[in-house]
Amino acid sequence: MTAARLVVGGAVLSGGRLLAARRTAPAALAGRWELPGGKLEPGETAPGALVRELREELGVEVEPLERVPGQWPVAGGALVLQVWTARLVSGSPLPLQDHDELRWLRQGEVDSVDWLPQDRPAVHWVASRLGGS
Ligand code: 9L3
Ligand code: MG
Repeated sequence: MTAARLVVGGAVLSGGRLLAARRTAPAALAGRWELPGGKLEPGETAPGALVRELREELGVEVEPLERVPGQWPVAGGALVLQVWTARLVSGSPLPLQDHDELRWLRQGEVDSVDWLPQDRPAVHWVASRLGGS
C-alpha cells in the first residue's frame, strides 16, 4: 500500500456564505459541485496548496483559517480529501479553470446543489457554523 495522496478543498467564506464550484472534468464528475481545490504538489503544505489552487482555479487570494475535522477518501482511496475553511482576502472568484459555475450559498441553501459525496460532511460542518438568516 502506498500512502493516499492528499487533496485539499477550500470552504471559502465571505459575508456568511459558502462558495460552491461546479466541475467540468473529468466527465464522470462534470456537473457535480465541490469545495474548490486540488492535489498537493511535492513539498507543499495543505494550506499552501489551497492558496495556490484557488489562485489558479478562481483568481482569488484566500487565507486558510482552520481544518475541518476528518478526512474523506476519493477515487477509491488513492486520494484523501482534507478541507480547510478560508477567508476571501481579495478578488472575486471566477471559473477560470476546471469549473463552469460558482455559487455563494447561505446556510439554508447548502443542500441546493449536487455535491460530490466526499465533500458533503465538510459542507455540513461548515454550514452549521454559518450564521442563518
Ligand atoms: N475532489 C473532491 N472534492 C474536492 C476536490 C478539490 C477534489 N473538494 C476529487 C476530485 C478528483 C480528485 O479529488 O477526483 C482530484 O481533484 P482535482 O485535482 O481534479 O481538483
Ligand atoms: Mg481542482
